[in-house]
Amino acid sequence: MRLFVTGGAGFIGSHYVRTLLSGGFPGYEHADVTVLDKLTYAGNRANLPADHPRLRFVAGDVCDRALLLDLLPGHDAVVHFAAESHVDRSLADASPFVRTNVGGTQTLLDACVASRVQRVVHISTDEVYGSIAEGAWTEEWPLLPNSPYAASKAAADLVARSYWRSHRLDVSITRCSNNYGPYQHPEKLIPRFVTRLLRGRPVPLYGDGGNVREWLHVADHCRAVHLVLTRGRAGEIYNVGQGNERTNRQMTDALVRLCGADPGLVRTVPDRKGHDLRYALDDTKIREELGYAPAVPFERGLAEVVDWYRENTGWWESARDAAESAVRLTPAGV
Ligand code: NAD
Ligand code: TDX
Repeated sequence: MRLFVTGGAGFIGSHYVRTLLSGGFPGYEHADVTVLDKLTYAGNRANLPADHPRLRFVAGDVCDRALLLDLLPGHDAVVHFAAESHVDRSLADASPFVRTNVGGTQTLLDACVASRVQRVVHISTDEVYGSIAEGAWTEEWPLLPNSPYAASKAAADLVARSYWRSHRLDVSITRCSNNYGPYQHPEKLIPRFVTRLLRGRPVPLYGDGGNVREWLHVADHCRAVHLVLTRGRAGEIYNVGQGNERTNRQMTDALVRLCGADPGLVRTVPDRKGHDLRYALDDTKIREELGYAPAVPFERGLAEVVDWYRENTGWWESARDAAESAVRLTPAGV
């Protein structure tokens, strides 16, 4: 078995690859994996083992068709995580989002058809549905993305579906809620707040803090991705969640407590443009059809993740420096 993983040096992709290489997916203990990652500000080679007999790491771009045609032949399946993933960056400059998320997905799928790859899982997000005031989205819900990031992911989903319908490529799509876990880049909410609170620095809470997100541990997301890879049906979409809804204010209060920080460090700042109010997924389909059941209880998972950031300062200090020198995302005065 040979797997090809794009974006495998990022937060979720690297968790998937580390789990695979450590024998965490039964039946895949001997699988070889090729990781293709451009190593943008969000990608870190150190998120993966430096040297592993079953890992081949290639620094490269999913938009590079010639490279893909060179690398893909002989692989049994592709798991496509690579993306520009941060909503705030897409508000500052949407171009890399459209290029990588739409163009990169199309180029990858085209190369899969040409290379006769048997199976593809395209990793998408709940954000493609937009914002929902009450209830929860099923997979049939219309796509109404609000940010350039979400729009680029929705476009990629439609491209993926078209490769199934037109070329009969065996591709499934996953749409997951917000992930938390170790190795998440420190510009996203949880790692940004934890790494700042641990240093006694203020944290920027957007708007009134009333926006709601549904949180899932990255290990549960990766288990779901692997279930879909092995048992999901072609052309189908699978929502992945756990139902852990929290307002950003509730999440912030929990992080302040877990970090043992001063609550006065929380600063409300002007809201994100077009800020989605609430995300909530109905994931009955993957639970009933594939037997998905998340395993990490939210309170325990969050406490362990805060401990991980507390114990791995070297990891996030270098990631933070690289990102902050590239673009200023923290509001002035915070
Ligand atoms: P991330 O930003 O941490 O990692 C993305 C990785 O893709 C990085 O390693 C980066 O170097 C790489 N990459 C970017 N552009 C590339 C290109 N042109 N060619 C090759 N590699 C490239 O993102 P993440 O949080 O790990 O998200 C992974 C996937 O999961 C994304 O598709 C994202 O949309 C989706 N997703 C994320 C979440 C979440 O909460 N983080 C939730 C649902 C879905
Ligand atoms: O400094 C902050 N202050 C703040 O209040 C940051 C970074 C975020 N927020 C708010 C905005 C959101 O309501 O916290 C919430 C979470 O923000 P992000 O971590 O940026 O995540 P979000 O915009 O919800 O998108 C995430 O989940 C879906 C991932 O980044 C996406 O890649 C994924 O598709």
